[in-house]
Amino acid sequence: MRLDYLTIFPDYLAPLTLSLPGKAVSGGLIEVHVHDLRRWTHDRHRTVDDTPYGGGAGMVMKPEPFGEAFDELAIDGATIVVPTPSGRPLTQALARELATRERLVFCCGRYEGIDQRVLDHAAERGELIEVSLGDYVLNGGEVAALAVTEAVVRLLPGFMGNAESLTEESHEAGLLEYPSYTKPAVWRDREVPPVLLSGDHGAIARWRRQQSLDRTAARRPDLLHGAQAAGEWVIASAVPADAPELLTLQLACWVTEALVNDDLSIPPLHEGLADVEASVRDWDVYVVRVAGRLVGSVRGRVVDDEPTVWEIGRLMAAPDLRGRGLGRVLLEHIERAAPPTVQRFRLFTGLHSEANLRRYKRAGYRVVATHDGPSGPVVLEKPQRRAPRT
Ligand code: JB8
Repeated sequence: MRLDYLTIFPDYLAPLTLSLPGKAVSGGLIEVHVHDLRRWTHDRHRTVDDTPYGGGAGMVMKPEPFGEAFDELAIDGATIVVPTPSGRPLTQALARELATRERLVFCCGRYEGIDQRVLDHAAERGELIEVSLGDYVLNGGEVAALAVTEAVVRLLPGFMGNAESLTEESHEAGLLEYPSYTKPAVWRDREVPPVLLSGDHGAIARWRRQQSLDRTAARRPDLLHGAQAAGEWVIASAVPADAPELLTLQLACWVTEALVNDDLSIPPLHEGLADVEASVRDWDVYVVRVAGRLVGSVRGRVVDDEPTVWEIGRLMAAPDLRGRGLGRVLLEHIERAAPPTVQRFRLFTGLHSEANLRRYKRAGYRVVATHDGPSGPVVLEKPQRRAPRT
């Protein structure tokens, strides 16, 4: 791959001849040419900018130096990469796309940007891709050009260590990385999560997957909502931002429950956003999303003064998705989330919720008590059965 850079600060791109790309250069994988744009000026001041037509603040980069540079460098057929805050966001997908090209020509702007005709002209002579590093403003395109270069060059076949990058792609695509730990096992009173020392590879894989999901839900919910395959359920710990959707789901579910039981006094029906936010704080709450939509939830916590009992509640599945096993998945998930001290699971349901009672009984629960009131509730319990340690 051949890489050209047009810039008024060639020193800024000196890192390209060092370190990572440096190895690719010496290995013959890439060819790097950094050009001082002022080489294609002809006045005493080597002017590259001028005032904007139509007025306004700042200066605009003149078209002629770029045009002459394009001619001399014979950019025809190349991919012209122009960093700008209004470009396509740089993603791994875009980096992969650029890594397939034979020649990239980076045009690094300064000031308020480049005369639009340079971009229109470039698009006619090659492939123009305007790229943004993200929603913030740099002083010029150089840092963005460096970032694009590093993201692209490490993907080239034959670049050192890119066997790893292939596995990195296939693994937990679309999710944030789980946290990693190395020796010592205790450092400044901080312990490595015990599961990582257990030797239980299945448990480790499940823990890492859950960490990835939790982090993604908390830090980058946009990834969870966008990147998952159609129809795939993603379970993650609830975050406070889930409260409005949780409240909506709760109302949808408990209205049905209230109608079935002919009992409008059911407490969840009368909760507000603050109650749901408190629930997310005080319980282990999990939510299930399908293509971004919150379609299910469940919560669990150790009962006060009964550390061997894990109370499960608010098992909810969107009414339009009933009968697809979502409730069972949530129940199994919240049972697995119980801490090791737990010996029994406990949950409550309405006396007249025949369908619920049947489902819970099938899952191994037995009625242990029936409370007064128009519709129960019924208390069900099930002994904890731990998978034997391997
Ligand atoms: C002038 O924030 B940026 C960026 C900012 C710029 C130019 C290019 C890129 C040119 N300001 O990605």
